[in-house]
Amino acid sequence: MHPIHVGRPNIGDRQTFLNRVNEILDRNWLTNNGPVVQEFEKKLAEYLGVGHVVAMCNGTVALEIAIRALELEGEVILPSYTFIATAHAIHWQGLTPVFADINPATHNLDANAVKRMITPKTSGIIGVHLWGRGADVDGLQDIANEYELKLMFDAAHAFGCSYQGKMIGNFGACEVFSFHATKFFNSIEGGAIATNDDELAEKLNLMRNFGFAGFDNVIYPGTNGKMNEICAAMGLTNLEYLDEILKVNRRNYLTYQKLIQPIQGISLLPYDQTESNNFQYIILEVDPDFPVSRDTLVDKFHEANILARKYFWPGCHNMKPYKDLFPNANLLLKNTELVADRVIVLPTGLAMDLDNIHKVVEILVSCI
Ligand code: T4K
Repeated sequence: MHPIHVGRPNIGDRQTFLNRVNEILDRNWLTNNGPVVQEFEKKLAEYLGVGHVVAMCNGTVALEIAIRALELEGEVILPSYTFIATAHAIHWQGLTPVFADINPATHNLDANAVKRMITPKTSGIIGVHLWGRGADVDGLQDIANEYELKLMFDAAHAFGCSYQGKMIGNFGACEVFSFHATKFFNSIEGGAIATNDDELAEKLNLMRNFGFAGFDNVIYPGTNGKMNEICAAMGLTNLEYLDEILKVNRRNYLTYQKLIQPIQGISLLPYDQTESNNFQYIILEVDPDFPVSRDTLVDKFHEANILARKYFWPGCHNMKPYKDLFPNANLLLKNTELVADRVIVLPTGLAMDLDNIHKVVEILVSCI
């Protein structure tokens, strides 16, 4: 049997992509705000219903640029239960990431826990819409307003998702997407920052291009965050295929849900069907009373060539350099550790058909 991976890329119409690549080669314009990047940004902004989308080379650099552009300083509060890039982006700017605990029911930041971590040095909050589920945007915005903090979101998982009926991309000062190959919607490598703030959009635009505001005129300490034309061509092609990808992801989620619901001791984190969802992460939670532990279950999957993942175990606070910098952080991260110890991410996407889903569920059934 071929291995079944979490993170298998979804690829839209191959010929359309190749045609775009040929046009790019004929045009001899490969990067630096080319026409395909501009078209990609325009289509993304339309889809999200947001004022501006600034395309970037990846989600991590996009986070770093957003942090710089918002002029965050001192301490920035974020969840520990996220991909390590969220914490690293803060650390790389010479700032201190401060980890706040999550709500175990949503896996997203608990606004009360965030409040407890505020000190005179706190300048901002980075909420994460984990697994594509909207964070407690209102709760976090209230805190940001009360304490005069900047609020931005890591929306790497949340392209195509909504919060209270409005597309994610419209909240906080700005929101950062990842279009990495493993995301349900990819541009090979890539990311983008969405914002409704005209001034911020202009600053992000310049900062991703070294801070150049015209020939020989640098006005910001920028970096190279530019998306290239080939990545934008993949992004545009996959955007045209989005409905098909969403249809398959939804079908996969509902199939998993139906098959797993009757099994005692395990459950799927539900998607809120009143919102737009991308269904890209199938989150299995393993209770302590399930006959097999989470780790043994992952081993069983891997033996069967099913590469399920323990995202985001063991939590950023248990990885370097944060483990050394904050050795007692775990004392305030009880829910983070509880959730990180019980989650398995199951494979989905265009590469998963119903037969493969049954193979995954057979492993679960064999444990009872
Ligand atoms: N914030 C959050 C919350 C994020 O989740 C991420 C990225 C970011 C920020 C940063 O955005 P980027 O800078 O990446 O744009 C993967 C991805 O590399 C990463 O993008 C993603 N989150 C994270 C959740 O997953 P790894 O270390 O698990 O990748 P890896 O190499 O183990 O691949 C995952 C699986 O995908 C494997 O089973 C193999 C399969 N795969 C992968 C690639 C690249 C394929 O089948 N084909 C492929 O081309 O991080």
